[in-house]
Amino acid sequence: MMAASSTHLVIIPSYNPGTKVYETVRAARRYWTPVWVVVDGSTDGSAERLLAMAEQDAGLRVIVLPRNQGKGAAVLHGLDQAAAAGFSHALTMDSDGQHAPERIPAFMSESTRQPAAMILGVPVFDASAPGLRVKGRRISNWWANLETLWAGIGDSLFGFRVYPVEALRRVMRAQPWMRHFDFDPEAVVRLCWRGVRPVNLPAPVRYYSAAEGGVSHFRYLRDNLLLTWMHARLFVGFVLRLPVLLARRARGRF
Ligand SMILES: Nc1nc2c(ncn2[C@@H]2O[C@H](COP(=O)(O)OP(=O)(O)OP(=O)(O)O)[C@@H](O)[C@H]2O)c(=O)[nH]1
Ligand SMILES: [Mg+2]
Repeated sequence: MMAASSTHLVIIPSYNPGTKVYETVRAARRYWTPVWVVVDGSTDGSAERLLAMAEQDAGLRVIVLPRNQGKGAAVLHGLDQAAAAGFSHALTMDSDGQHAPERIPAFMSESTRQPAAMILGVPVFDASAPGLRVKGRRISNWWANLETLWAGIGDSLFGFRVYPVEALRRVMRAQPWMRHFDFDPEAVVRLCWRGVRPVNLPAPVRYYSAAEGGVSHFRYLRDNLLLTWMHARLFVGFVLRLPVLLARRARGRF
């Protein structure tokens, strides 16, 4: 039995995730204690099954939100409870089987070595990755790097990360966005602005076909509009902060 961490936990936001969620959560539990799943108003019966799993497993906690609120909102809910329970760092990962639970220990050790940093997963795609999604992220990555003056964000969109809990809660409380798909990229950019340095570690991604139990809630038009609007407001924030960012750079900080 692995000892439960009192500083670092895994938070898995989950919205109608498909059948992969159970093995994902079980695998996360093999690699870490504690693991919290935030069920974001799912209507597929997964809340009940996950709650039943948690009854048999003291290292697993399942928080059920009655209504769907969006990925960012679900993560924030988990972060608030994590802060109240005294955790300083949270690793976020998706519930749909796309992220690799076997990378959890390496990410957690890196975060323990560098507690002031955020540990960002850089996706390592295999042949299952749709070309459109692989190429599409270059646009978001380019903007995120500009907005942070190339502070070193390896990937702006990938949700497999370790965040310092307090810094992220402060960023999210300060403005009403970041509650949906705009959560991951806006979080890295705004944390960079606050002086949280990015550290990049590779992590594999798998895209499952529907027949294999793969589920995606990404809507091409809706979510690309959301990301465009997000980078528009980040760009304004960037221009306003440019003097501060340049001064910091001149002092030899990232
Ligand atoms: N889309 C979406 N995801 C949510 C929501 N709440 C929680 N999540 C979780 O956030 C994670 C990412 O959602 P996905 O729809 O897989 O998004 P993605 O991985 O960026 O997109 P794909 O690469 O197409 O799978 C999953 O674990 C979801 O279950 C929500 O309201 N909408
Ligand atoms: Mg996904």
